[in-house]
Amino acid sequence: MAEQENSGYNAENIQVLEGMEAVRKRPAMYIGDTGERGYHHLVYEVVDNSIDEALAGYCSSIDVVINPDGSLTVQDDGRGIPVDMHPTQHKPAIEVVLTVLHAGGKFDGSNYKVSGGLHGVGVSCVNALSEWMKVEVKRDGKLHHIEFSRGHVTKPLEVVGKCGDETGTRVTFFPDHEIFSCHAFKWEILCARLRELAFLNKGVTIHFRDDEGDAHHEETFHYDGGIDEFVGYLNQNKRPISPVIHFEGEKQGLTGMVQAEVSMQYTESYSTLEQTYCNNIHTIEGGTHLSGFRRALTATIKKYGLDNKLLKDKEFESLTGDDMREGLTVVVSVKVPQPQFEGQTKTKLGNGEVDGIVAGIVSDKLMTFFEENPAAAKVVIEKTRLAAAAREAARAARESTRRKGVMDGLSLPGKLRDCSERDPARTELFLVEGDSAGGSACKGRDRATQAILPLRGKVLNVEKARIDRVLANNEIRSLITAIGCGFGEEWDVSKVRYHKIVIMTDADVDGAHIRTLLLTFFYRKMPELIEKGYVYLAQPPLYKVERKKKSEYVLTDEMLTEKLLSLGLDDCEVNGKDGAPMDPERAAAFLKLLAEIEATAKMVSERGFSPAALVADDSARGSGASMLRKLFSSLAGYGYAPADWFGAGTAAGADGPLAKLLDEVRARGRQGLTVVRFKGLGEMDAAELYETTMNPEKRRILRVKLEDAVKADQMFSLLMGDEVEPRRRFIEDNALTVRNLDF
Ligand code: 0RA
Repeated sequence: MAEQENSGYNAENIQVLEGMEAVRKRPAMYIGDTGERGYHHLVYEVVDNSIDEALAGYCSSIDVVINPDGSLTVQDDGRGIPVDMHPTQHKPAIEVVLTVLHAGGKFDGSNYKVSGGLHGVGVSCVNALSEWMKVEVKRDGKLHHIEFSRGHVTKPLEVVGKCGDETGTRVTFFPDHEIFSCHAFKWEILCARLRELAFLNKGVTIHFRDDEGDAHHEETFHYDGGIDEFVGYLNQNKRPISPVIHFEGEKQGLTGMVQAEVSMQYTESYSTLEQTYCNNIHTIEGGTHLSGFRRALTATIKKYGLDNKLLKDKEFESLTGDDMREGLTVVVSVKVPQPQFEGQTKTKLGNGEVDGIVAGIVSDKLMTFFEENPAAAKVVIEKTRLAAAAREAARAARESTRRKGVMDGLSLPGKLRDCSERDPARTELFLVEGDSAGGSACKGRDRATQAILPLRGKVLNVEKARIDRVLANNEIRSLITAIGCGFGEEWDVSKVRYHKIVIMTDADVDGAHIRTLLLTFFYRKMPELIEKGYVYLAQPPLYKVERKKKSEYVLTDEMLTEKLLSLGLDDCEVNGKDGAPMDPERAAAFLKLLAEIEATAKMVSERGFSPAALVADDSARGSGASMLRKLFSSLAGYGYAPADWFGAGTAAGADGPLAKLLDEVRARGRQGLTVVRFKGLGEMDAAELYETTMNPEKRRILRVKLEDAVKADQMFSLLMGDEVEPRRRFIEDNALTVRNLDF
């Protein structure tokens, strides 16, 4: 770190030092964690300052760029961070904002800060946790510049140019890799959050670009319709049965003005999606804004239904809030001057008065909406009635089975081969497709800790069935009893019987389908299992490779090719375009590229296109064309043209010198090897299945994570729901990126 010019430490300097050191010593206390989440949280902290400027009416456009060196820039056209001398700290205000904890707010205290990241720690924390940070401010006609390293000034504030009447702030930072275990910004993660921020703050334009690597993504988010457009976006794969209904208002709360905004729409779906926010923070655990909304919704539907004789008294008695929310998508966004966040992850809004404020806004205006749109009201109430009836039927069925002792865990499903260990933290449940694989799994397993539940036939698609049908399905009943947590109103995650629930299906299309059906079930009906990290996917190998009586298992096609190429390269050299032998690493990378070209070209031609023609045609669009173009531009880096791969014959197969080279190396790799492809789990004997897929010492299993709830809801609606057209489009757009398809 550079010496500071001023060597005499005063009280303020010590405050800065202690503040910055405190953040660096316990980063997790300030930003949650030092993994992927915390790394991206840095960006949100900086962007939140720009959003604040936008909320205050001074900023309309925010640019976010992932730079080629891995740093990130946030630029806005707000007022610019003040650069004049701070009245008490005897240094430029900008230095105070960036080095003193909680100094991000406005000094005069006139306008409260409602934004602020989840931890609301401000941009000074980002500075403390950055290897370097550079800030440029356009203000008062001048361009100002200041630099920091790990929270300390390395280049004091100076004027470096003019800016006319432009204003704004530009912050560039490189997170300290000594502190974080995550070392790169992910496009998808930032995209989801920036899109969300644009929905929540209507009219703001957020422009996002990725200049790192070859990716070059770019997207602009701007929604004049705000959260109404958000609801439309959330429902894009569902069939709406009402228009988007919008309510907003503001009311004096205990600590200042509370603003509330609600957008909702009913769809044909059987699931509910409630996205709630306070000061732009996603309140995953809900809170008083959500409870206020739910209370008002329930009361209003009941009152309207009774007043208009759409509900009989008896039906009225039994309706629950859940029934009235079936198929509902709602976004609730409130701005609260001094929010209290509670709950395990501090994402539950605690301010009591918000409940009443939201309820008040919703009940008045929802009643008006129903009165003005009786047809829509009728559809909603009919759906509510059907949901209640299905729930009642399911409860009756559950009670009758409970009398027979099926659902309470006393009597486990007959097909379950349970383990002897009783501590759930040590046990695993394998959900296995088919009886024959189930048999092998039973024979091979570790009886102490591994239980097997064979599943016969297809699991019900819960996306398209109401609760009564879900609970009538035998496979699903077995699952519920084996897992032990109950279902619906009686759900209790603490009763889970296994901390690892492993989906083990064949590596073919049917297996993928069953896996998706099971994941749909867990995501929609037992999401807490996924949140707690109890759900896993087994990774059975695709191949067995035998060499000199020694056998080895290979998980994927890519790994098999890699293996053959590496064996093949063991005893030969590859010459480059210039005729000189390549060094082994470069040769390996080169052949890997050729293998990728081969696989992609194969998929393209299987779908009726000519890969050579696509490459030759600059105007060709679609994922196939763009993947091939990217691969051939890498090939150009080695000095080769597409013709070196395709050869003379273009339409059918490639026969250029590079295609022959790939074949030759692979053939050498194959010498002395036997490669067996497993079609299904059933083809492995018990010992093989255990060794490759179940043995905790050797297997690889994937934990199912829920990274982005919005995306997950959309994907399950898309893949498993009723709307055919968006699904067809999705499959068409993504067909080329799907590997391991086996028909
Ligand atoms: C303190 C006071 C004022 C603005 C800001 C900070 C400010 C911070 C950031 C961080 C990124 N972009 C920003 N834009 C503004 C108020 C300035 C005034 O009163 O003129």
